[in-house]
Amino acid sequence: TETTEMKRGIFILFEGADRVGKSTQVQSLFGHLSTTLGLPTKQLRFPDRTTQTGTIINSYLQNSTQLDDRALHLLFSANRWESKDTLLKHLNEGNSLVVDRYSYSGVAYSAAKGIDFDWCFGCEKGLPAPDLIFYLKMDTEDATKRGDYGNERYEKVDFQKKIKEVYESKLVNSSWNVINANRPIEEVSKEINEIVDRSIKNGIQNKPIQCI
Ligand code: 2DT
Ligand code: MG
Repeated sequence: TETTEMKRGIFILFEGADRVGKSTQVQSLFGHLSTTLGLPTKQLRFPDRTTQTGTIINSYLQNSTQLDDRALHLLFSANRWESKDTLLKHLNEGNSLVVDRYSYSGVAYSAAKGIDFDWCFGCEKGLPAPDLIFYLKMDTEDATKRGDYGNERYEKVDFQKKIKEVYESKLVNSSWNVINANRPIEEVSKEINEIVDRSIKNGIQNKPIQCI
């Protein structure tokens, strides 16, 4: 007898400071997976500003709400925990996920404010872990030159340097794909697509979904 086993989806994450091109690359990879490869794929971003926690986070980011730094950190984390079941459901139903920011943004931005790194990481433990992480790397000056930062709270050069420092000294490890993002969009996409194609060929979906 012949059995066709449905493969689970792949969880692909993009991380990095502001203005390094994450959203552009998320969209581009979404197109590659869904159109070129014909895989059912969903595009997600954190924070999810549409939920109740997301509404508070959004108002904080737009400078209209003040919040204690740790309370805010927990809200960002809760914003991921409340989507845990949805993430797992998508993956188990065969949908791949291309995600713009996740736990590591949570840790990088909060630790850059001076909050204890391990405390920041603690509340992420147990969340579904990505199969592939792309860290888009660019000098803060080059990211700034790409256009003015917007009006959101964190879009300041000095703070962006601290965020980059936390990512690169404490979060990025040998399992991450570090991508030189200071290149034309198509060149960056090409490198990312090749890594994804190779990972699929090597059976990245054959292992169970991991936890952070
Ligand atoms: P963007 O929409 O530009 O990505 O802005 N952030 C994000 C945190 O401080 N903690 C988190 O857990 C997450 C996911 C990064 C969202 C801003 O919020 C920051 C920039
Ligand atoms: Mg931003």
